[in-house]
Amino acid sequence: MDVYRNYIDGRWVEAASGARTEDRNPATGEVLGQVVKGGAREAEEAVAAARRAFDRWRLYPAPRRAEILFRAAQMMVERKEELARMMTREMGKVLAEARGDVQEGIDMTYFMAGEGRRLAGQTVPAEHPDKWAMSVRDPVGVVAAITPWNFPMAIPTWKLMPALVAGNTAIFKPASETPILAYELVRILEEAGLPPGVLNLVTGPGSEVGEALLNHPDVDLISFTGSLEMGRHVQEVAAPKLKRVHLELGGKNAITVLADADLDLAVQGIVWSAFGTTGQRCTACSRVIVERPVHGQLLEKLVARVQALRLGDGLDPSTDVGPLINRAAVEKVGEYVRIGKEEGARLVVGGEPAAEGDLARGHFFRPTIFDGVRPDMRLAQEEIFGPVLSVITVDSLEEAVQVNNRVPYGLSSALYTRDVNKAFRAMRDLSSGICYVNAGTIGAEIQLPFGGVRGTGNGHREAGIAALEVYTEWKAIYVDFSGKLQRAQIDPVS
Ligand code: UN1
Repeated sequence: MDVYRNYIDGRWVEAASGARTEDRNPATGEVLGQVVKGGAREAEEAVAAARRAFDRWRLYPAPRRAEILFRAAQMMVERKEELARMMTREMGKVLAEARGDVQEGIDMTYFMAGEGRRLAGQTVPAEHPDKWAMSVRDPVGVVAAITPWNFPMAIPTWKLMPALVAGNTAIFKPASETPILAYELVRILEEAGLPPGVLNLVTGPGSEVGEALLNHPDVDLISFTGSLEMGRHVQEVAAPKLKRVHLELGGKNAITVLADADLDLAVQGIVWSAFGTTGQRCTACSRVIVERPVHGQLLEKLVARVQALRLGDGLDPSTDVGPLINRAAVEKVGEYVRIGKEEGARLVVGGEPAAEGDLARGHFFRPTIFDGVRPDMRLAQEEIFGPVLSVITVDSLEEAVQVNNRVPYGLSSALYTRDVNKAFRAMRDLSSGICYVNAGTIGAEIQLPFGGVRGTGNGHREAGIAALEVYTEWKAIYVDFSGKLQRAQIDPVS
């Protein structure tokens, strides 16, 4: 049985307690390996190692830091298929999507490696002669990256790669559902040449490791992706300590379909966005907002397609939809189906776990559609993080925009129309961090900012150069080479 250890100060170690947990395949129940169960003590050691390593790493030239990232990206390319298969077994997403997840990690690693020769500051004119004014980007310090299980490769790279290239050191605390992928990523970075202490891995189910990192005075930045409730908690603990926080929380994303849209294209985008990754993306589409004249036609096409989706093990090429991550997720989705019925929404398809034949070994739930959903129902307001889609009918683009925007989140919004004026108007008015025209709500690319408004986060963005705002601090530098006192705002220039 493979054992996955913690990585602290350049060494692969057991936990002081000696405790381990089992990692299981959510499609089959198969045990994949034993994972060392870190705790507060391991978190403490990891922070101390990261703190020590910071003093050297921040002075290591950024282009040299980037070389390590380039090598890591190349190794990820070489091992892409193996990593993707491992991901499907550990997390359940179908193989094509697992390949996409690894690819997104590769893309981000190359992109941030490129930043090693940019990390651009500014040079601007100074008020006086013989004086220069400029700004540079300094690393923040020790970063704690706390990541979810739904993108086991992509999301950790979104946090670790900008952190590392900018000269920060890090403690990586992956979700306890996907420790193996985290282990593989850290091993790749180690082999690529990252010095000891610069990146540390501490795994462990429960909240002990996360809480220790959150409360530690030597952790300068917490970068967290996960639920709204946990994000609020992170913010609350960090606020009195004035610790920097980057939050990437949920979504309640909608696709609007106007009466003039290409309905077949819209249906493809909706099914992909709602049921891809079994609805377990923060960008997943969980609401369709449709103009009344095409409601019947759209629903009919949607239901036909959804009924044809095949549930199963993601390694099987004929599978369209994999399992949910665990039993609790199946229960949560079931609870929302009950809530939806109680609120008066009409269940059109799905609505129950699937357990026939081999499916009984895993955590499967049938792709589900509710029609007749009102925008204020819990079904249409709360993040479900599963394969449940609500259809809401409206009478105009204006109403659609209002319905789209009136939710506690604002991550991704999409619109299908053939009318260019309506498309541009919607892009202006949709209140979310990411907008799509004639495409679904998922599939953001790494070179643009990723994140959202309202409860989706705290104003920061991951990915693209926007990520550098999170992982660096601006430093303004004035160099006066006049040899005399020049008082800003006071001494006139003659
Ligand atoms: C997430 O679900 O947290 O845009 C990330 C997308 C992917 C990333 C999703 N590129 O759907």
